[in-house]
Amino acid sequence: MPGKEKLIQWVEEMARQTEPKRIVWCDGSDEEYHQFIEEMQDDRSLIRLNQKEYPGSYLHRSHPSDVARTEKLTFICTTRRADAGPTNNWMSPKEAQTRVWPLYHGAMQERTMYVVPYLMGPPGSPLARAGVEITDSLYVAVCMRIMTRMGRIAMEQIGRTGEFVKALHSLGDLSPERRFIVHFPKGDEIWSVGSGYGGNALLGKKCHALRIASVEARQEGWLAEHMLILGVQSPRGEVTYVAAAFPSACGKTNLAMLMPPPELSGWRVWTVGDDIAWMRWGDDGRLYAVNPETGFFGVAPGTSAKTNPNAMATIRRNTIYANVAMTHDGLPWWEGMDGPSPAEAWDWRGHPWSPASEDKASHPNARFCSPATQCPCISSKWDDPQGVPISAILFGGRRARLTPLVLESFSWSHGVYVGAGMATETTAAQSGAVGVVRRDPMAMLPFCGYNMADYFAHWLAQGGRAGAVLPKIFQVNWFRQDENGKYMWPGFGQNLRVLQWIVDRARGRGAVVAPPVGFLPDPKAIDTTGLGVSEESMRDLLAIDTEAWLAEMEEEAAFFGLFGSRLPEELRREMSSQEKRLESANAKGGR
Ligand code: OXD
Ligand code: MN
Repeated sequence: MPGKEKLIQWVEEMARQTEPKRIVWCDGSDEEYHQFIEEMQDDRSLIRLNQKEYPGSYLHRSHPSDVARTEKLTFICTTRRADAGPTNNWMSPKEAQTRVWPLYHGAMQERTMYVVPYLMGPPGSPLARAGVEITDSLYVAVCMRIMTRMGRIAMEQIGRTGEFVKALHSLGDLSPERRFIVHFPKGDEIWSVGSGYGGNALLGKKCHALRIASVEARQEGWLAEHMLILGVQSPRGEVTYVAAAFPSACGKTNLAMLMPPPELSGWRVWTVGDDIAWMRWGDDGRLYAVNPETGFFGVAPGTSAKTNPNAMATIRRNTIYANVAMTHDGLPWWEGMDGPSPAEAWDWRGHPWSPASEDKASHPNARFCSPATQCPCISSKWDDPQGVPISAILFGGRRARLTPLVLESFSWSHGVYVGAGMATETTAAQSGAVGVVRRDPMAMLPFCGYNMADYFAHWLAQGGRAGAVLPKIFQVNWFRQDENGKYMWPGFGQNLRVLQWIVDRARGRGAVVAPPVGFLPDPKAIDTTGLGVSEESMRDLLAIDTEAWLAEMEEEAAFFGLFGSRLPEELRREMSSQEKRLESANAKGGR
């Protein structure tokens, strides 16, 4: 059936269930965007910020119980439970029909249904994929306009190919008891009900570009990953592209927009994407990455001129903030922003706040939603349909102990094992306890749309592709602490010094030593001139505690044990080789 008819039929079917008062087909134009912004101010779902200081910017306050992704209410719907795997919540399609579908019945009565066609990926790219989100939230529609290529351009692809992901969203009654985010990889369908929070409701992002796309990528031989993409430019003008996976709120946006410190003059970092990478093998055997999104949906608290000056410039206009505080002058404010705290403000719920208040002014997971083109360091290739060739892949996490500042894997399959073994301390981006160590393979634990054992196998299989020019795989940790709980590495712009070593390695240069867990930089290989990090601290940052690694491997083995016989043999072999190397190093008295 031609795409447009298929779409009309689906929209009619959804309208019969949700019974909206009216249906608006979004064209993605500027006029439409401005009209939506006006309507939202009228119904008070957007508050106009100080237009002199923050032109085109607004504040949205979400329901206080709806401020982060709700992983426990996020499901993968497959006929067989094993296809979703032990790390996903599973629901059978039949159960979804009886438990979730009825929640849409009459859910849009007295509301408007917005039909939002969107494209993920640059138009004309072999990786561009279309979707249509039906939503009753204007906040969702305006953010989709920033985060995706919305409207006509998507309709063209849908008309031509007849293919699109069907994404149905309703705020429902916003009750956590009736909140579900359900994915049907087989039917390319997503149902989200009961939440207006970005990660649960902007369905092009985590739901489509990761959970649904990861399934498609496996079938078609490419990779859909929770990774930023950046280009590091040397003073000679050579640009090396890197993709990096970090769990939520571990500084991905900061790294993607890294501002080189003055002492590293001549170096530049270019942003291609800050959250998601779709990567496919090119005819020359290299791995090419595109950013499927067109905006940044970043965490505001902690963002400042010190931590991310490029983000601060990006979010100065045309930005939709969610759950930040607002000063009496109509300026957005959050903890960790530059300058003194305001003497008085409204907190994220709209209650009066002062520095003496017990609660934080901004929600820790408050967000900004801004167009990518506003970023001062946006790469000239950020929307290149062919993507950028990736030379290095980084896996990172937030670990106070154990993992060194940087290490390079011995091989592709060892790198896959390193990524699969990732663990991190939790943050506010997901609801639940903060600061607990959880295993988060390749930062995809909440985003992989199928059994992660098969996901590891898919990654391993890439290493065996004929003619593939494999990127090198690294592990990084900016968050190591000393015994007093103080961060040992300055982080932020100074992370460029680590990127420099990574670029050298990716280009076949740079000195290494080889302890049991991977190649480490020779202590002098990372330039620390003028950094104030002593040689001793540098040694500590790169130290490997073999006993602690062996203990960690027990936890890792317990996690891998969840996958039973589905865990790829190659991963088991990497694990057991690492264990043997560690045991023999331990017997010799450490590294
Ligand atoms: C995000 C997340 O919003 O990972 O990017 O939670
Ligand atoms: Mn993310």
